[in-house]
Amino acid sequence: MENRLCKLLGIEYPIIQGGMAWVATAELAAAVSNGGGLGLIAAGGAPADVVRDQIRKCRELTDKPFGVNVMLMTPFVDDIMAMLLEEKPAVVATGAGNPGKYMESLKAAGIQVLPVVASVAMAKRMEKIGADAVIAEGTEAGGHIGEITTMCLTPQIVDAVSIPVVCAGGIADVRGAVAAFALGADGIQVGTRFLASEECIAHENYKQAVIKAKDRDAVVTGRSTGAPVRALKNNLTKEYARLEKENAPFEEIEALGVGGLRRAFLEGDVKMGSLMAGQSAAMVNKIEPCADIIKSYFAEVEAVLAKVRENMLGE
Ligand code: TUI
Repeated sequence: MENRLCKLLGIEYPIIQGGMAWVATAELAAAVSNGGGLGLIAAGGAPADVVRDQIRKCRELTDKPFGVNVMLMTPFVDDIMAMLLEEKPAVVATGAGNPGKYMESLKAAGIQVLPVVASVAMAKRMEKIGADAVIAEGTEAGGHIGEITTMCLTPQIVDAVSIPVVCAGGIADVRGAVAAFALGADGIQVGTRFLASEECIAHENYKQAVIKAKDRDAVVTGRSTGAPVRALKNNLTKEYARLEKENAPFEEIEALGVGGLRRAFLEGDVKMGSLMAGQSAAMVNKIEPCADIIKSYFAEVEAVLAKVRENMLGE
């Protein structure tokens, strides 16, 4: 397999692991890169020196390219970007904002920049300022999300830019992958299914919550505060929804979420932890090695295409 995204990133399969705060550690990123995809370490809300240690650890675990996902709303963003210019990972992906002011220095350091975008305007802006590819993330995704569905966002961004487009949000198996490529994408980004991998070091309770999730369990809170987040329904999301409905003060709502990911990832608190996950959680039914997950997205493409021909054309 050698499409233009694989060539750009030096990977075997056109699949990127999503940058999940806490969840996307050096262990997970290295496992994905060793399996032929592009692994990402999530900087999340961690300080720069912690992220630097993760990069160094990942280098010990793989000799394949990997990247770092920078959540732009973190207070450590400037420190993290300065550290990345020294460490020079192959790729920097960004989320939850506009990476414009860091673009020139990242490019000058020879780093590929892949911003996550949730709108056509943002995708165009990123192409204009020199992004190497964009990750078009639909509202089916987990964590902080935009409003447009993967199905509607991907073809519009594909039509609007000439750089490679990576499709993200709701891609749980080879059928979703084929759909993404049918919409014109050059690659896929997968988060939730890698959370349920053997190499992911999230608490077992968090992983089992993903395995058990059903179609309507990945709910959105935080629309009223302007930072919508998708996570598995539990006491935390219910309490959050109640405060939002009552128009509780912003600070009170925000305070509820503080430490939520830590409680989910480290403590396995499935009641009051923030179990961020995408809608695809309902389709994730077992814990597998990352290499097997990657292969499964590309293994039965011919069978899916034969089904497409049968269903669409009656052939
Ligand atoms: O960033 C993500 N997913 C995340 S970030 C995160 S940490 C967090 N926790 C609570 C509240 C907020 C953040 C957990 N999950 N995905 C990528 C993504 N980026 N989704 C949406 C966007 C996005 C949104 C607006 C990208 C650009 C953008 O531009 C706004 C602008 O500046 O015009």
